Amino acid sequence: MAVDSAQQPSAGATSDDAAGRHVSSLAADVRAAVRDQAVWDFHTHLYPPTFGTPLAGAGGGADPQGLMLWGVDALLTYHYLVAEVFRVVPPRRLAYEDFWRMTKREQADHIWKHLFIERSPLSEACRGVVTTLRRLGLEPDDRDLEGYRRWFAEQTPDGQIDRVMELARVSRITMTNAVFDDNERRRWLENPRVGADSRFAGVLRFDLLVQDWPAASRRLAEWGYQATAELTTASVEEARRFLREWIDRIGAIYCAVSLTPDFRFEAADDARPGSAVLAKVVLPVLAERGLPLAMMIGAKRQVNPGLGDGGDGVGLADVASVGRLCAGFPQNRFFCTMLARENQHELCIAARKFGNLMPFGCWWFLNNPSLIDEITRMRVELLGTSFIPQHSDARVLEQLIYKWDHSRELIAAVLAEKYGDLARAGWRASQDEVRRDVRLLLAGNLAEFLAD
Ligand code: FIX
Ligand code: ZN
Repeated sequence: MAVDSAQQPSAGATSDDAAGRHVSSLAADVRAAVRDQAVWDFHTHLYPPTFGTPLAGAGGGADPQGLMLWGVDALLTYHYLVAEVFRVVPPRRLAYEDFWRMTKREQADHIWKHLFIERSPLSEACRGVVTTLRRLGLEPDDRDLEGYRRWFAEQTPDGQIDRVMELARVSRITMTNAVFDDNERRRWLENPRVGADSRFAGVLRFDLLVQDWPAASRRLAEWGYQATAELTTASVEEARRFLREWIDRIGAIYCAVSLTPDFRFEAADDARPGSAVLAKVVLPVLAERGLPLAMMIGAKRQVNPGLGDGGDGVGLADVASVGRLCAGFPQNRFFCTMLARENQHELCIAARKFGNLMPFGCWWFLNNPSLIDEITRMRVELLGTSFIPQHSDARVLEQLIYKWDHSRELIAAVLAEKYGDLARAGWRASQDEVRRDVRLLLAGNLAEFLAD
């Protein structure tokens, strides 16, 4: 077929020169496309103000147990930074209990002093605070914690959500609604409209159900379901009823579970309680409702409980079990993220085998530039555009800003390189094609997988 003359190299120029010019303008197109594309954040621990907030801001009325975390003290006391501060002020100098007895403000002062003032904030979580302050229009170089506090105190929680979503270009925030968390559960029961904020989407999270069925069955029994430690037919029916009711209450767009590295699934008749709950309760209900299950696999819970949420570790998980779930339940759809770097390649290969498996995000200890670069590169090479490159896992509202800024830059760099390689191979992606692909990666794949 004849080549359009506009696409041909000019007289004297080689096609390599033309490809080179294309590649440099392409890199700018890719960066612009990734910068501009609104993202649907697949997994966060964020909430709207209806769930209460410990920081009232200009709105008044703080709720100390509130679930919506925002503001500079919350940013500084993020559990990633708690773990880091105990490296430089170890428990032999400040006991864990003494740290936890401090007010949030005192904890933030301690972290600011030791991780930002007495040494440079080089770690990814520290740099995140710096990026966030700067993008909010504050001046991190002033090192003026009191000034930042004054600025946050003048904001309202609701207005801050809009501002942060705009700065981070996040179009939707997916919550993690933990049904076995008494604080959260009470809020859903007291106010059926607590989650009715169109900026947020609900997700039913039920780790205990799969990780420890006997304990979960006791909670279900307390709540009026006829569930017993043995997974009898009656118990299965009641557990299904429980799931259906909570999926409806939350308006869940998917369900989610975190699984430890030792999680194994053999077959639908696997007698292990976790496998049996998945096979008999969770997957049938999700198939019936047309909802996917998100599996987050590899966190070793509470390796050091003194650190609170920062005390979890990582272990190598079993990707073959994920494959067996995908093969054994073709009518179900699975999102999956794994915490160990060493599991990433095998997870990509599993995704090549199973169209009902959608890998997502660079989770937690993988949410660092060098690893995001490596994992994103590998996923593009093995899966093209058919994955969800990142989620924020933000626990504090303003973290959306840095998590997405940092990730967008890395994703854009990998894509620019890959489109460049493609151009040199003889396929020049147009601006529209680049934007289409970026839309898939940052929002479309999620929307389509949910809608399937
Ligand atoms: O299980 C999870 O959803 C984890 O992401 C969190 O519990 C973890 O503490 C976290 O915040 C990681 O980023
Ligand atoms: Zn999370």
